Amino acid sequence: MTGRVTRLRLNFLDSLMARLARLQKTVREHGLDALLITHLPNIYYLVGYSGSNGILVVPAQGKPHFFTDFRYKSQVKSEVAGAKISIVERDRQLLDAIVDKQLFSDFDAVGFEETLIKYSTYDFLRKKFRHLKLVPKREMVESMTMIKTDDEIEMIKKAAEIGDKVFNKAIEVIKPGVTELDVAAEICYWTKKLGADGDAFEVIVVSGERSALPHGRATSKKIKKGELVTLDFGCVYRGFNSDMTRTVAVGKIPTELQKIYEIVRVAQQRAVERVKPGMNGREIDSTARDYITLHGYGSKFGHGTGHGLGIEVHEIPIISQRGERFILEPNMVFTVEPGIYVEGLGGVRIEDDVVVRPEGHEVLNKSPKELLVL
Ligand SMILES: [Mn+2]
Repeated sequence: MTGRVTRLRLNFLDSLMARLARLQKTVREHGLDALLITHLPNIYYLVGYSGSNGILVVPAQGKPHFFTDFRYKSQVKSEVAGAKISIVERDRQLLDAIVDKQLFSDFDAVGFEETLIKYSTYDFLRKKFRHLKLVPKREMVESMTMIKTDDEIEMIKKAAEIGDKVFNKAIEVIKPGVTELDVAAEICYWTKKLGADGDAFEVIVVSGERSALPHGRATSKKIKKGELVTLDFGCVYRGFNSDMTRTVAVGKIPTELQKIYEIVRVAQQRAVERVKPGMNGREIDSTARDYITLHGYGSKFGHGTGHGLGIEVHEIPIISQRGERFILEPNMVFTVEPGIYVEGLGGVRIEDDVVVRPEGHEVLNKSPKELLVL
């Protein structure tokens, strides 16, 4: 056992080092002296830290510097690799420590995560480091995480496998009289019981007319006969997320809902089948959207077809009409999840996690997509 654990840890360290080296190359190419990283999932990706308070400074050359507080003092010893660590004293802000250590004094240009930084952090930097050129940057870490390593895909695959098992447990309890919250609780319970670290996001269970809410929360509403129930949930496995949606019927459902289900099922299947290197996010979206539009429900599909998946539940590539700039490459992982939502009647969404492979794609979820009547 020890041998295997040591080997896993060494693999992990190797991948952290490789990630840092890649990022530092990008930092140099952008003409920056350093990149300030405040977005916690990106810090996790680069140095392995999974806590809730931290800042990482990645210089163009040399070791990165990681700052956190007393609560994580022992955790970082076993978790963080490849960076200098500073535990910031009580009553001091992490940013104060950057000033204390004069980390930026020799720098001219420091990049920051434009869409993710807090205004207060930006304002602090602007006032304390007047000599610095603060350069807004987007997707510097994200464009690295977008192409997964085989190890990372294994973790998403494991998370998706757990998701399939959780789905089987959830459908066992769905019957008339059971509430949406009952089903959501079952999903959360089995997610942890079956080996995940936790839920990827707040579980969605919506039934009857409420199934027309794409992101509705579970409520105390009781599930009735003749209704559709949509379950949308994800599992986290070693920091990587899965995300799946299935819509099931409780008894016989109205003809229009049967028809809608079939349209979504075929649209989803067609979009998945087109996934291969060289396609772009917009083309995958159009495949599902055109089919749904052809059948008269285009205006009832008001969201994108999918999103990248990894250390975050929503990341790049974007699979929507705005996704033209994302040309699919092997080892990208994203969801394919078209839906139709008719107010006052109900809705259907079907979602799988898909890996781009050199010859095409691999679908990670194995749960059936034909209408399941409970
Ligand atoms: Mn999703």
